[in-house]
Amino acid sequence: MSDSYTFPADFQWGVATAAYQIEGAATMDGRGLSIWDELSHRAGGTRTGENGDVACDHYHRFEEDVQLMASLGIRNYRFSVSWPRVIPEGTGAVNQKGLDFYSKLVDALLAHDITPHVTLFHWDAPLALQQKYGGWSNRQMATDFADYSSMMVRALGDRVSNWMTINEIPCFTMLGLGVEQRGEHAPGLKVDAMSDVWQAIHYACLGHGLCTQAIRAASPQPCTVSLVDNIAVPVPVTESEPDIRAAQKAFSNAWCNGAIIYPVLTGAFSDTFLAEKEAKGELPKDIQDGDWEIISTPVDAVGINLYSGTYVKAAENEQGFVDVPCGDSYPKLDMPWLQIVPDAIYWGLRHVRECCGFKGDLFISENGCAHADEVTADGEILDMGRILYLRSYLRQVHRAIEEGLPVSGYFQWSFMDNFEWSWGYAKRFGLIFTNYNTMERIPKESARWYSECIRQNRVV
Ligand code: GBH
Repeated sequence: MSDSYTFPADFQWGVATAAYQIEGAATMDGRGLSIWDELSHRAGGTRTGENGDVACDHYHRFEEDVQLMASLGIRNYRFSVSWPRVIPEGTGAVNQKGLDFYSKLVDALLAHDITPHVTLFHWDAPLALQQKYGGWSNRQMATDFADYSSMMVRALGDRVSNWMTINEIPCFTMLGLGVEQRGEHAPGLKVDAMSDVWQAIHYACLGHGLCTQAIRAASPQPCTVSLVDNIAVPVPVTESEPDIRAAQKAFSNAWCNGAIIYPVLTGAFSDTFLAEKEAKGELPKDIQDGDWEIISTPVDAVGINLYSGTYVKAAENEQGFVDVPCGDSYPKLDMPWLQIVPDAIYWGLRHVRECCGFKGDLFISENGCAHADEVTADGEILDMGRILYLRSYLRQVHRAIEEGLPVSGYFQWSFMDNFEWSWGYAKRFGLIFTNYNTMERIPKESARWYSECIRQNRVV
């Protein structure tokens, strides 16, 4: 048997989910509301009019879900905590029943020899704090987030040592606040100017930094703290010096990179971001002494969520590159933005290391795809497009490791089909098919394939 694409012996194979997307039980056992409850219940809040009230009902079915995970040989599970489930008003009283849920989940995972990796914030901010002071548009949110985080680490830190602060800052800021029209993601509001959006990003970065400090102060054992970022990844059209330089230049100011990954890892906006936004008058107004030190509190690792990428090449213009559009014939999976760009996973890892000078561990905290899955007459889900996608991306993770990048693990998104935010249940990202009528879980062909990758510790 071949052993090509074998990973290091300690490579962490995992799967990922997020609280609002799977838990359901939205009003049960004292849970407070989140901004996603509010947006998904608003008229026109999601494209399908659906919400996460029930989702996969994981709140009641976590034991069988963990068992299913174990039966596939999965040894690492990344999930998130719903802040309003454990602190219904965002600050103040703790909801013991909510806390018990996460505690029991962690125990079930450990009983099956699955390592828990906990994300403290995956977009479901307490609605109470949104209404009280505007959530992430207010500096206070960063402190309240750190206080909640420290409570969680005190509660689970004896059994959990892998912590992730915030998942994908762009999604609840850049995509949650719109200037032309309301944001598509929660909080789903309209703001006056781009500087308001960059301001919310600055406060979220501050929240990440304070949270990092709070985790370290509260953890009863040595732990790993990481930010999870969905960096935008320009891929060089050719692997030649000029195109690689072009991709690096593009990376420094692609989408939100210059305002998130650069501040967190280098303590400042990227030069290209700063110059551009200063010229446009878009910089955030409230940046205080000491903010940059907090934001760049050292992290142990960076988790990268990577689904797609863009192409660039060198050009004799002021910025030194041009974007090369994919065009209509370029292969895609089941989301408008899901061009298949396997090399982006390699370049994403490499850009964080080379452009931001980050020497710590890297890991893929999410990678996966939406696929229009259907159950065959034989009761199977033959998602060959997903296997094609995952196989080609994983080979690029392997390449990164072979070239010496410190990549510690890979979390497939997602363990099971779930509430895909503004797309409701119409988009399926799971290795496991969720039948939303019966709540039955059916492993797809990709689950069998992924399980075999884990068993052989290589891309099969
Ligand atoms: C991740 O977000 C999330 O962490 C996860 O909860 C989610 O279910 C999963 O991926 C799948 O979507 O062209 O303006 O739409 C990824 C979300 C996808 C947001 C790409 C930005 C492109 C911008 N990102 N999207 S746009």
